[in-house]
Amino acid sequence: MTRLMLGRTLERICKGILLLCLVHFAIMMILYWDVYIQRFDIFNRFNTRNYSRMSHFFNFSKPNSTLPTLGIASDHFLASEKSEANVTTEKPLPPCPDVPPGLVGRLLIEFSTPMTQERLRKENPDVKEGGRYSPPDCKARQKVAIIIPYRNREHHLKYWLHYLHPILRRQKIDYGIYIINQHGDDTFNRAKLLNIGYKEVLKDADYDCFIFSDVDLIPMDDRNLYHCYDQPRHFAIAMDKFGFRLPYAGYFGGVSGLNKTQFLKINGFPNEYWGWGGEDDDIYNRITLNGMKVSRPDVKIGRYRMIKHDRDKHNEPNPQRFTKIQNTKITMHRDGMNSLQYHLIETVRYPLYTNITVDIGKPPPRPPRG
Ligand code: UD2
Ligand code: MN
Repeated sequence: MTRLMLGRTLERICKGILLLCLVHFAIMMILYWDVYIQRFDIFNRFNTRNYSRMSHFFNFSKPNSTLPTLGIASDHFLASEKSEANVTTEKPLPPCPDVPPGLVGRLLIEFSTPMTQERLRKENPDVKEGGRYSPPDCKARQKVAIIIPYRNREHHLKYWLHYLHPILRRQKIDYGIYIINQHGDDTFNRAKLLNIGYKEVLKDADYDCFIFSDVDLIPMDDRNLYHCYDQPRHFAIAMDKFGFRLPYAGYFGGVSGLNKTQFLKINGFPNEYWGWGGEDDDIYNRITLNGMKVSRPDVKIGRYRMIKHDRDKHNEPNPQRFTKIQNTKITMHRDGMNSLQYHLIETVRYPLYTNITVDIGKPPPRPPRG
């Protein structure tokens, strides 16, 4: 009897041990399987977080490990781990839609609210140093450099940045903002600064579209999309100062945009218009003389406000402008990107734009009369 009871007890103990072994085995299998599918990406659900979980599990030494050999090995592992993780997590972005969904249309533009650097910075936390931005959720088809001819217009620049950054973001433009700042007090030369802008921004990134904008012009409608078109684009067609109408058919001032091919086809812009006026008409001539047409937005969309200002010092009307625009056909071949000369003084990246200061020289002495 007691033998029988002893035998049963022993049997139960054995069964218990067997059960414990089975449970232990099952737990080990589950743990191994989890690691296995993470390590070899079986269900493609691998991401950086999973990897860091796994490194805790294996207790990998950190890159700053005190053991040199282990340090190197783990550094190596972490490096490849990172790049592997990047490759698998960075899904290619879909192309940006032709009509961005977040546009609001007509905008209220006013210049009485005080504008400070702090406010501008706070409004644009996602703009990268140098004034660079690309949409986070889609891949833009073009890379756009916005080039602004500039000297001593800080007040205007603040409003320009305040209004344009949010508009460009809504338009889903991949862009960089470049201020081409004329050094010194010699006569201003808008078109030469724009040529310099074209050349300098290409040192920064592989831009394929170049938009040239006055610093004092703000679009009143965000449907006026800041990218390049099949033909050279004139954006600022209906300005408050011209009663919201095109002042004349061949007007090309204010804001315009050309892609690389279009810009190089006309040898860029003229360098020889010193002082105010005429250079925009010369550019228009270059476009038509080279068999291109100007493209424009609808007059309801191409509306702009210009911040009121007096004529700047050292930008007096150019008395030669009327005769010069008669000769574009001859001058455009020798005056342009192929004759551009200047001295780069400095390039400084600010949070919301890149400032490129250049010495562009001065106008040649006028030939003596008679
Ligand atoms: C008109 C055109 C402009 C250009 C100019 C003649 C409009 C809205 N714009 O501008 O595109 O054809 O006539 O040259 O019709 N600037 C400075 N500092 C200066 C001088 C000029 O930053 O000391 C820059 C600034 O970006 C300014 C631009 O050059 O917006 C054009 O100069 P403007 O504003 O004095 O001339 P405006 O308004 O007659
Ligand atoms: Mn102006």
